[in-house]
Amino acid sequence: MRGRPPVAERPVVLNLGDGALGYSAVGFWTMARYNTAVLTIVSNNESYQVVRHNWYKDMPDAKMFRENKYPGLWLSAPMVDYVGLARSQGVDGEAVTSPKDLEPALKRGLDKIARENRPYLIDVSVQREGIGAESTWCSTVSAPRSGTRAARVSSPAAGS
Ligand SMILES: Cc1ncc(C[n+]2csc(CCOP(=O)(O)OP(=O)(O)O)c2C)c(N)n1
Ligand SMILES: [Mg+2]
Repeated sequence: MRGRPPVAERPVVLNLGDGALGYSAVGFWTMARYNTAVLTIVSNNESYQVVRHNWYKDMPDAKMFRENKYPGLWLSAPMVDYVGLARSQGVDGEAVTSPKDLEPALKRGLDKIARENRPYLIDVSVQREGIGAESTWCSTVSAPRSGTRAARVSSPAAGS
């Protein structure tokens, strides 16, 4: 084919949470490999927030709510560099941490996918809100002692 590459007729926007993005982290490679004009927007609250929410709906007396400790649900420390994750697979992107930067980033992203027929990522820092949202407690894992097979995980779910 000569001239300009094919261009998507309508922009495709993938809007998902940071947790959901993690389930399919290698998807950027597929987007890059096949020149898919997809703008990925990740709402990054460093949390599996819906899991806190749904557990609370069904089991408000659960230990994690009494103690405000949510094993495995805070997705930080270390914070994930989603722009780096995308870039490592051939997808450009940028992070937005201030509301004033969002609109220009969206314009850049839409422009990129429309003109170049390439994928792009915008990692948007969003506030954590909802049940237990402020809790950044996380379990600690200690190195296995010699002679033991598994690392020990301290979590409020274990024991009583
Ligand atoms: C592979 C896989 N594992 C687990 C789940 C269960 N699950 C559904 S949504 C979700 C958390 C989503 O978190 P995030 O995308 O960050 O959205 P938030 O609620 O924080 O906005 C989990 C663990 C799933 N759907 N698929
Ligand atoms: Mg999240």
